Amino acid sequence: MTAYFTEGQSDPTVQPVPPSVVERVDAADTTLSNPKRAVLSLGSNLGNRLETLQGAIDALEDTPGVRVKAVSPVYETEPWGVEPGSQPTYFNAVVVLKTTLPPSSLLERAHAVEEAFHRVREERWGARTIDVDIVAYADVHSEDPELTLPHPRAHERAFVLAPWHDVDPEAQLPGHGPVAHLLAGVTREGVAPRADLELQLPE
Ligand code: A4P
Ligand code: MG
Repeated sequence: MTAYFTEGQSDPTVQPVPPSVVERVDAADTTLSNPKRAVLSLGSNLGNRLETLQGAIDALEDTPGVRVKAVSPVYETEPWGVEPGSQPTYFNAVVVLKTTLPPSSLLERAHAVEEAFHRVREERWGARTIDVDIVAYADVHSEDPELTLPHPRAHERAFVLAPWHDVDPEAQLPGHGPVAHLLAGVTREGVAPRADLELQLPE
């Protein structure tokens, strides 16, 4: 087609591409060729907690553009933020991913995984089959309530910091410093390793 147009003339059906679009496409390309590290926290306190955690990990691995690089040990943890004894204990774990998805798409995928495990949202901090939170995405900072990065409560939660430290003792929480230091400053009460249980890194 282009052969029919002599120099200086332009094809009237082809609109010029605005610079803003070029920038967006370039940014997407960069993401594609440059996988980012993301840390996710998984929590379950309803149903078969271990099976659900494993199912969520496998579903993440099945996501195009996501590779699960590390899976933490399992911790059994007292529910945080609710009346003691009002909810079953949680199983918590952390996974480290490499992903070419931008943060917003990773959150969408996290929500899809929650839905697949029939998570019902009735109240904030309510019992749930599975909660998938993005703890950190590279060194991205975001105040957006839809996706706050790093997760606004991760730095004070031993049920996030302990499993994260297990899989990456050198980890840093952007804006808060080394996970090892943060972990030393929070109580581990109610956060017990379950060495008898194991989650599998997908093959
Ligand atoms: N959202 C914003 N930032 C993020 C992020 N970084 N990752 C938004 C994931 N979601 C993020 O979440 C509410 C909204 O947060 C979403 O619409 C999302 O767009 P939700 O999962 O619907 O509700 P939630 O989890 O009940 O609320 P929230 O405030 O996220 O709770 P937390 O802080 O995640 O706490 N105790 C123990 N022992 N173990 C646990 O895992 N988890 C919670 C939930 C409470 N107590 C717990 C545990
Ligand atoms: Mg959540």
